[in-house]
Amino acid sequence: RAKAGQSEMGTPFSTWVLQQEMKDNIDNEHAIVLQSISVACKQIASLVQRAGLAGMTGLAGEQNVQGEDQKKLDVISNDVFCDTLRLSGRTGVIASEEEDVPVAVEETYGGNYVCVFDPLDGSSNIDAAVSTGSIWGIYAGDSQCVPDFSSESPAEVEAKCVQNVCQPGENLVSAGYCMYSSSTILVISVGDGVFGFTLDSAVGEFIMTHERIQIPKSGKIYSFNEGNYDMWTPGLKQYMDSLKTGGKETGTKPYSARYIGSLVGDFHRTMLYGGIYGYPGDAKNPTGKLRLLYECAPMSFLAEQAGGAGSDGTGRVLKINPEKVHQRVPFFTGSVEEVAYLESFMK
Ligand code: AHM
Ligand code: MG
Repeated sequence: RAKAGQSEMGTPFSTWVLQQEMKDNIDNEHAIVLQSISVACKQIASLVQRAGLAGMTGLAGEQNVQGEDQKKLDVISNDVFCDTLRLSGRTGVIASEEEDVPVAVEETYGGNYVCVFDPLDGSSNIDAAVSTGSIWGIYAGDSQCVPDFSSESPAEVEAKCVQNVCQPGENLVSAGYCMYSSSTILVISVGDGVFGFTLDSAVGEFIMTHERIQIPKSGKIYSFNEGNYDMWTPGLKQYMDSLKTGGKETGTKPYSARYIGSLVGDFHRTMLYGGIYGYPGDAKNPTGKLRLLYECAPMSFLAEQAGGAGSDGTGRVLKINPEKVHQRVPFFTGSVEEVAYLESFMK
């Protein structure tokens, strides 16, 4: 067991999870859910890596409830996540970007935890072998609102599942993502800092490579889909223009643009190098593109745990009470000073 002040670098993920349990950061059930998620991520990493060889690129031929074309790997990754969480026996309700409604895990499996996830975010990048990722958040279930399969109708069960899932991000007990890129990196917080683990494929285990990640307070990199500029509000356009003349320190070096179009990749870079990632609302989509529950809230939890910020342009994302499972919100995250500067243009 690592002593206080001693580096934990090199710790295998499974050992780290047990240490979190010993520190009372999580309970035993939560630990089992986290171990299951890490297994799902390893499976998805291997699928993503082999996608081109195994005929898994391209469309699945279906749309999800949000009208988006599903890729073959979206569907497969969703199955991997759902099956692994079910088998953990500790997740009562799961909600996914790829499922129409939150699903109650069968009664026989039960469980106290609610898991929200986007199994394969940024999947438009898959066919070009560019970075993608999985994002998840875990809530404690509402003990007053447990679906009863024996006496309740499917509609009643569904309503209870929605109620379990629609919690503000500040109720998250843990959140994380796994990035499938030149390395596979799992980043997680159980509410006591942010840690990153790189998959060592030779031994099949995630190994700690990033200890207590801190987002730099400021950073001159912006990550927005600027192709939407003409549809932005005057305030946001002014903000974007100002970055090109040095931002808050007018007359200094302009910001650099970096945009993968994969939230996990863009967020990961922002967390390590500083700067800001944004997906604003625009004239066509006033609430933007990204989903509150399984994209913005988990990332905001991680950002805050790393000393950064997650905002909808007016305030903390973690404060927002979801009304719908697939609700979208404008999203800005990264260095605290950069997010505050952006907010000053949104008032
Ligand atoms: P997805 O969940 O359907 O993959 O969409 C989310 C992705 C994010 O990863 C990324 O930041 C954003 O969509 C990119 O959108 P755009 O192509 O409009 O820039
Ligand atoms: Mg997504």
